Amino acid sequence: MTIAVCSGSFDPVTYGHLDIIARSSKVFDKVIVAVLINSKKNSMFSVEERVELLRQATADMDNVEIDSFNGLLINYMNERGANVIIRGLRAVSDFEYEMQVASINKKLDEKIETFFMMTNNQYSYLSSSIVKEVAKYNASVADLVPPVVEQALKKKLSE
Ligand code: COD
Repeated sequence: MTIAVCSGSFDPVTYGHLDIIARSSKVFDKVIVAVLINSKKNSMFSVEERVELLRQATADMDNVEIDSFNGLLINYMNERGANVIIRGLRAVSDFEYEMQVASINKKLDEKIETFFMMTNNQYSYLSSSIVKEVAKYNASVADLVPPVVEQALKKKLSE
C-alpha cells in the first residue's frame, strides 16, 4: 500500500491545494494531508480550524485523511507508515527551495520519495497569502477557495 503525505500550512486551503490533493488521491492508495503545527508562524487560522476546513473541503475524497503534525515531516511519515511526499510546483521560483528540501529529506531517510506535481495552469498564481490579501480588501475569493473557506474568511475578518 502506498501512502502519500501532502504537508503544508493550508492557511487556508485553496483550490490549488485541493487540485493537488484530488489528483494525488487518484494515484496513491491513501493520501494524508498533514498540517504543520508551527507556533512561530503567524497564521490567520488555528491548526484546528485549518484541519476542519480541509476535512469539509475533501469530504468527497474517500481515501484522503486530514491530520496535523509537529517536527520533521520524515519522522511523522515513519510514524504513519507513509512512503511518498507530494509537493506541488507552481513556478520555477518554487523549484530551488523544493529541491533543497527533497534532498535533505532523502538524506534523512532514503526510502522516502518526493513526487512533484505541476500545478493546474488555472491555479498557478494561487496561494493562501494571495487569498488572504484579496479577502482582506473585500474582493471576491469565490473562484479561489471552496465556499466553506470563503465563509470562514468572512467570519475571521469581521472578528
Ligand atoms: N498549485 C499547486 N500546488 C500548490 C498550490 C497551487 N496553487 N498552492 C500550494 N501548493 C502546494 C505547495 O507547493 C505545497 O506542496 C502544498 O501545496 C502546501 O502548500 P502550503 O503553502 O500550504 O505549505 P508550505 O509549502 O508552506 O508548507 C510546507 C511545510 C512547512 C509544511 C513543509 O516544509 C514541512 O513539511 N515542514 C516540516 C519540517 C521538515 O520536515 N522540513 C524539511 C527538512 S528540514
